[in-house]
Amino acid sequence: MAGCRLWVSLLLAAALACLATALWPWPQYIQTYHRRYTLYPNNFQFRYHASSAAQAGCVVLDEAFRRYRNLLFGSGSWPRPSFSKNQQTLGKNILVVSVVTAECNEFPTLESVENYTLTINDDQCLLASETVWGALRGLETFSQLVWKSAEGTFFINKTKIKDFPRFPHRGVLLDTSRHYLPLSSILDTLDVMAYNKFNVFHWHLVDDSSFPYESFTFPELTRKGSFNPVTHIYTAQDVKEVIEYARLRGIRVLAEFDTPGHTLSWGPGAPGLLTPCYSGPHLSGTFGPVNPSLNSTYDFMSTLFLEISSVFPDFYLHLGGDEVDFTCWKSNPNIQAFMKKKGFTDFKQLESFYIQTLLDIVSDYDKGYVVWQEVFDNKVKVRPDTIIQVWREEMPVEYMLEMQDITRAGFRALLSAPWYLNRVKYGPDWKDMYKVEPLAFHGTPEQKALVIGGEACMWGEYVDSTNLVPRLWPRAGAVAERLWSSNLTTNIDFAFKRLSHFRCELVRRGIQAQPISVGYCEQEFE
Ligand code: CP6
Repeated sequence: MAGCRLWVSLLLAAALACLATALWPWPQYIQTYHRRYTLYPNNFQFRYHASSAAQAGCVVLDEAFRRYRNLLFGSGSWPRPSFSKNQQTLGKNILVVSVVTAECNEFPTLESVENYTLTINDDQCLLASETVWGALRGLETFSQLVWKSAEGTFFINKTKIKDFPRFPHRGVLLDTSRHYLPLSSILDTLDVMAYNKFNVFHWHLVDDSSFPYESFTFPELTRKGSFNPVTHIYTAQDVKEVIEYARLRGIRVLAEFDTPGHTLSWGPGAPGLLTPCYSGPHLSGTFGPVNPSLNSTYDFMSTLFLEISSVFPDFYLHLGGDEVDFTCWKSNPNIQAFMKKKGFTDFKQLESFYIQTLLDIVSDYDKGYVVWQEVFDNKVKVRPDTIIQVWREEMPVEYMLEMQDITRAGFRALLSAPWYLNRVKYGPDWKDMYKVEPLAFHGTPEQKALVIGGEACMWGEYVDSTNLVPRLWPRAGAVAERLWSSNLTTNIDFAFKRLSHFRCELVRRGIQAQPISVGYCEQEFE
């Protein structure tokens, strides 16, 4: 039977004729056929190709084989296969995996190659990739290609996929300061991120409300700054677990320690760190941003970031720098005197002085950094390899103009402004997020190449573990596909069909993903 060819600029009708092909996110190149092969759960295997650089003992892939075997067939045993005449078995009932490099004990990086090819035909069932990270992406795709007939038989269609991400940084931000999220919520999120081919977990660990990260150099920060120093903290062990769980799924952990604003929770545990605010000539008893006028502030930051630099293995740290309120700095006579001494006439210069000094400290620890857009807007002199994250939707400029400005200045940019998952509106709001085209600004090809991706953000003011999951999934999937798939993958009806199907697959996998329209899933949550 003739196959239905689904190259990038696909025909919707042809795509929907291939019922078995409901992948999310959609691959770059795919060709599917009606020919199908049977998989037998009892003895199905993932196996390393003899010439693969990674072999048994490669933790990243060994563990992934175990997870995907379980996702595909569960852990129970299956009825003995009833071989029927016309049934083609998937080549010896094995998916062979071959990688060129074996970074089994390394961490994924911004530069990691995630390309893979998946070939399912009469001659071979092969997943080939340059890296283990690419193999992880391919295993996810493989798991989405397998389907079960009404009689309970597992099938996979003849398929050829060549796939790679459009952008290398595809993130989800979780805010664990406004509300504490239990470790299990974070780990569960990492699982579903991998189903969506997300590869960066942006962990917003500091804010005014609480500081849940257990620092070993400044234990008082957590003791006095967490909601509860026994139950609402991330211990060193927890942090290690998150990093390893993420690594095994090809996900980087980008830790954000947001200063000089958003740090009120540090006040009680770090006397002298925050700026005391004045009301007229008297101390008001309240505190503002970190005090940029004291040497002790920079000593504190040096020590804290030395710890952070060794705890988080990723090359990049997120240093925040957003939404600094100048009211308290303005009110404080010591700050005013410091500004005079430095010749600063504008509080933006003071903010820049602080950020500049902090960036120098972190650079000395051989780390790169990501910052929120204000750092760029305020003209802080940053290293040329700095990554600027765009979060403001309108003010002072529309976000696409900001992308244009940042890349024109030669900096790499991350887009978040159109992707606030914490914000909900009645109806299919995933479509607004899906329709965003990250490169829809005026600029040269060189400028466009500086857009390394984006992040879906879940700010935590109104989100904790009770509502996190349905608010994240499958809506974040809209962002996942925008950042993974081709810029030509924009058909909303096609996306709707696949996202509905994917949402049901998430439910089948035990995730309480919310519906995107009316209807039902074959296998609903219990
Ligand atoms: N918290 C922190 C937030 C936001 C930011 N930083 C934020 C505020 C408004 C919008 C989006 C994000 N809740 N620490 C800004 C990056 Cl619309």
